[in-house]
Amino acid sequence: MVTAMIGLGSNLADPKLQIQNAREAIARLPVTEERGFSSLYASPPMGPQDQPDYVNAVMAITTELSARQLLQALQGIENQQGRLRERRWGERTLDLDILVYGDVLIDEPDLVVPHYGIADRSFVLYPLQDVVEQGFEIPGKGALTELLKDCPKNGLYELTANG
Ligand code: ROI
Repeated sequence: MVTAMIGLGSNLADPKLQIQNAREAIARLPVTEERGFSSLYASPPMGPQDQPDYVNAVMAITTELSARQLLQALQGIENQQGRLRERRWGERTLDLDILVYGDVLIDEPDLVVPHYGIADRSFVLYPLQDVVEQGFEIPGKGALTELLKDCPKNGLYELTANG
């Protein structure tokens, strides 16, 4: 059994609902359990600026799926939720990324774990902090608290229950 962190992002078609539906679908995956879920955050787009702000969150799970099985399962959920993705670094209905998979390092053409952008994306690091224990280290990247010191929020803010 492995503890994994999943990054969730959406900026189309009711992003908060997309994230909520994805959370439920991930929790229903075989041999997988939800262990934590961050606050929801709003963040300005990284990439082309002529697109809506994103809603981002991080989910902690334990799973007996392999990293590759988990990747396939997440891609299945993206597709079920009608994933639209028109241009590189452009708007999308749902993006699910394996951020961390235990202490495993994977470097394959279609699967890089920990996620290559993890260390300098505020919309990943701040929600990740909500779901991990004190002293958490991102394999190959260092202590989360250290990474956060070098990561300005860049307009990221926590969404409250009513907005
Ligand atoms: N920008 C933000 N703020 N949040 C995301 O989840 C996100 N996802 C992406 C790109 C297009 C890089 N920009 C993003 O894939």
